[in-house]
Amino acid sequence: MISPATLCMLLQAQTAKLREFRIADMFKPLASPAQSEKEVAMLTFAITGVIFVVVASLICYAIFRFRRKPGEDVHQEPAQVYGSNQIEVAWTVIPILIVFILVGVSARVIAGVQNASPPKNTLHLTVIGHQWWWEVVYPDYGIRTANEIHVPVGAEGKMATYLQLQSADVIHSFWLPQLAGKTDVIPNRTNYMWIDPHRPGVYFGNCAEYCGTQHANMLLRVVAQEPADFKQWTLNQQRKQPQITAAIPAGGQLQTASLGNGANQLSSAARNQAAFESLSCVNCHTVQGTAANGKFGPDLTHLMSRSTIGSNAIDLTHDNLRKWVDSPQDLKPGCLMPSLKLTNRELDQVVAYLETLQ
Ligand code: HEC
Ligand SMILES: [Cu+2]
Repeated sequence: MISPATLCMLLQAQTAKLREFRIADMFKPLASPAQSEKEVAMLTFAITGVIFVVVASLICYAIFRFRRKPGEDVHQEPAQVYGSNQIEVAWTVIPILIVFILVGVSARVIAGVQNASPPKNTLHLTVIGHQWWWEVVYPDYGIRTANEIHVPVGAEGKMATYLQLQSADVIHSFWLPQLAGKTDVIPNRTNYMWIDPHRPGVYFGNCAEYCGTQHANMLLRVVAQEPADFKQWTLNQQRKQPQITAAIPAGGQLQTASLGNGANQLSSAARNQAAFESLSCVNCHTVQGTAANGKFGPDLTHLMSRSTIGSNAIDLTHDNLRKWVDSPQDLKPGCLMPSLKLTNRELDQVVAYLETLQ
């Protein structure tokens, strides 16, 4: 059962999300692919708009012009007109021209976006869709993170970031309305797209292909930064975390030396890390530099450098983090992290440890 307090929180989160959706307005593109796609959309809209107005006006005209006049005989047929070459040529040729224009313009833009090859100095990223979060890998930097994608801003038309999109399970779709059109993320296949956000800022998006219960909470966030800030960010992400406790032997319990008699002498930092490493968290999560090397869930090495958890569905605050570790199923029902039924003491220690992961 979900408690009323949790329900309240979920509602608040949903409202906040709706507000974010308004910001992710595809009619206000801020990157080249989205810009050219918007132009095609507007052209299509204009042409089909004109067709609509012409057809609707002719229908209205016919309705009023050819009404039955008072006293007219209902059974009398109107004058029959057979064939008109001009009209038939017009209604064949004009639609064909319109279709040619629309197909030509769309194909040109799609090819332009799709076939662009990355110039030197482009940032290469691999984004892997999981039920229900995004893994983000920077192969050239040795960085692995999740959900919040940091990229440098790009000069207009210069492809700043080139993305390889892969899926770990089912079909997802990667969509950042202000940056580029949707690209499906398909198992056993790599799709490509690129973005060049023109301004620093946060760009919102979401998974756009239904992928299971928490699809709606599989949100996306791109943080575009000035090159110097981006550099700073990468330097922090490359830092490994210290292993304060003795590492756990593979598959084994934490060495008694670090918990047993000597436990009192251990610093609280070491005890917090030991608590985290003694739990099954490490089977699913990695903290680089430490014994935690699970691959199933998001990399937690620099958890605190993110502003959200749960694929951008929940703000990263002390209280939310504690609630999440206590019972992720209350915050993101059906998500693939189990509620581990930790004691309050374990919760305090684990959360305190997570909060050192800057
Ligand atoms: C069975 C594997 C599994 C175990 C065990 C597990 N997690 Fe997770 N964890 C996940 C998955 C999967 C997610 C992503 C959930 C989502 O967003 O849909 C996640 C997400 C998280 C997040 C949010 C990360 C982010 O950036 O969104 C935190 C923090 C976290 N787990 C901490 C823990 C801690 C602490 C433990 C141990 C008490 C733990 N996890 C145990 C699988 C696991
Ligand atoms: Cu989805």
